[in-house]
Amino acid sequence: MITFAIGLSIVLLLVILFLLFRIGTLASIFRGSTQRAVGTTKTSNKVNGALLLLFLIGGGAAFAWSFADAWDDMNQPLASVHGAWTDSLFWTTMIVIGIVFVITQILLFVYSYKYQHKDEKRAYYYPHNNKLEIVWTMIPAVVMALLVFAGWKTWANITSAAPADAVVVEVMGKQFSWLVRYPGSDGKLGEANVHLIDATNEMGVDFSDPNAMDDFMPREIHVPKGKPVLLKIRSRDVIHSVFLPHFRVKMDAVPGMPTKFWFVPSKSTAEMRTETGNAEFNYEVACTEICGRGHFAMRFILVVDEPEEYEEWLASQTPFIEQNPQLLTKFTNDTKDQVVLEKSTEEVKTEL
Ligand SMILES: [Cu+2]
Repeated sequence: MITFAIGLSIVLLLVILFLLFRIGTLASIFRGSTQRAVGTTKTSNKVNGALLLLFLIGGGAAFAWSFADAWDDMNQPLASVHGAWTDSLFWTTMIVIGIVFVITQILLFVYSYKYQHKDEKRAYYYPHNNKLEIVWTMIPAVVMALLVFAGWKTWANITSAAPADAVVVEVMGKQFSWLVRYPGSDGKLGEANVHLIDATNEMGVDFSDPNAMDDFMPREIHVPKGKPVLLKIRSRDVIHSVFLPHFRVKMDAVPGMPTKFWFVPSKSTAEMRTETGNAEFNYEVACTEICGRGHFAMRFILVVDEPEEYEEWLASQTPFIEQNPQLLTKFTNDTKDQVVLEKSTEEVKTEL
């Protein structure tokens, strides 16, 4: 209500200012005096100059407020190794461009005010200066090159190939939830194909593949602390995006184009609960691509265990096919031959 009242007052103030101008202009036209018209221009210049200053102060305050307000959201506690590189890159860039932004905005509006039209003042004719041109081209070019180079180096580190011993987790986006699959004790994900998707077999796993027999699909993602984790990402309908804010992980899930991302979690869920003082704290996977009406509900819990706890959890999981043995009959009987495969899963894997 207060926000509305403030907004309304600002609008009314602007309307009044506009009407005052109108009255001034019309009055001078009435009097038919050129001298008066110049007088109005003077007032207009002054008011515009003052408004520019007002905009600088108001806009600056709003900028500072939005920054302070979003501070906690921008600074989620960090829980991955590469996240530290991402954060330092983000803040270095933010500080450099922030300083330049503030200085240039102050100069822009203060000078617009200071150098408004004055009868007694003549504009200074200053057509060209090579030195100045070189300086203000070189400085931004060098700074930008350094930022881009640092960013490129960090990106190359983050997106390098995952270590061979990485824990593999397949994450599949669908409207509107995440489906998750682990390769089971053989360490190999069974083949999958979108044509095999049905109400039970939501990820389209090919259960005629022996590697799929021990694959399991848990309700929560568990990963061990300090070990590399490779996410293999797919989507079965529209574009989604896997986002783990505390690990600084973000990768699109694109139908027909598997993607991946690997990271090393550095703090267990228990440690994070102590650090944040929140006994309910949980890492979460969120969808960060607006994918339809239920987008907001695409949340999945991720638990970082100590390595021993992780092994225990792993041992307690039951293969999907054991929970849904009726699927096996389907695969032995039949349909496999009727399914039209445009590309075998092997082909897609090699392309990756
Ligand atoms: Cu989504």
